[in-house]
Amino acid sequence: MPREFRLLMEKSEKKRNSRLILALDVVEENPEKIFSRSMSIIESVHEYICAIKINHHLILPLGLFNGVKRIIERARELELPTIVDCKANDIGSTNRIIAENYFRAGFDALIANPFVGWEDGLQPIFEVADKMGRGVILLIYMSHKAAWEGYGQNVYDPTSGRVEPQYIIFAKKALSWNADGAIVGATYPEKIRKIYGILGDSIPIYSPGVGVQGGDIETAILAGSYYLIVGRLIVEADNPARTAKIIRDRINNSLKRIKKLI
Ligand code: NUP
Repeated sequence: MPREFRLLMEKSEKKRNSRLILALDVVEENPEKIFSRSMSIIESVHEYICAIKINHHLILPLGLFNGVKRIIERARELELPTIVDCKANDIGSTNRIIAENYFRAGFDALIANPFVGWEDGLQPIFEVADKMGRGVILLIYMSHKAAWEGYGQNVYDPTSGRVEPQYIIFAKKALSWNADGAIVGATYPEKIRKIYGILGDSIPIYSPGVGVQGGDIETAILAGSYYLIVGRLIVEADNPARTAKIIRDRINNSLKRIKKLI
């Protein structure tokens, strides 16, 4: 059974004809400026995006139940799902508190790190998500240069008895844990292709890393990414709305090319 979050994302994608997620990573010298610029970016780009991802850039200076909650409420009014990029990565009892607080503040989904495992690791997060109808998105292969040091290691998997890359094992866990999304860097299209080979259409791939980090929109989409997460390219643009529209249209044109290829 898909969680409510999956349905929210599908509804938002259809409504705006967009698979672009805005990473609202605003950097300014004080919290007031961060808040006002975040709000003005949302007002200018909302018709081109299907969700907003919020990271520590906002949570640390604005606080969760003050500034960030107001941003989430505005996103709600615009029917835009919100995802917290907290990369939850702790023991189960702490993970439970992390999930409860972010979901209580209004986030529709959170990002978690499968390195901590299931029992007394991520299991409580999935329990809270089930109870509150929210989503859990797992990091499967990150977009940065050193991702291979962790996600790319070859490890012995006692369940299969085989040595496999860590990200392949994580992709299989995403399926068995019933995750709502899988993060794979747009910077590694060959990894996207392999992970898509495991997940198929059961779990959508979310890809950050387009633009500043070197990833390419069309290559990622052709490899199997479903959503693209874009931050600095939009947030630091002279005209965020125009940039968001261009990226949204490029994603949609890549999807049309795929349809022609099949
Ligand atoms: O693998 C990841 N790569 C990544 O860039 C997982 C992430 N969550 N992110 C986040 O996506 C990163 O922290 C930032 O918030 C956003 C990408 O931003 P940009 O490179 O488009 O500016």
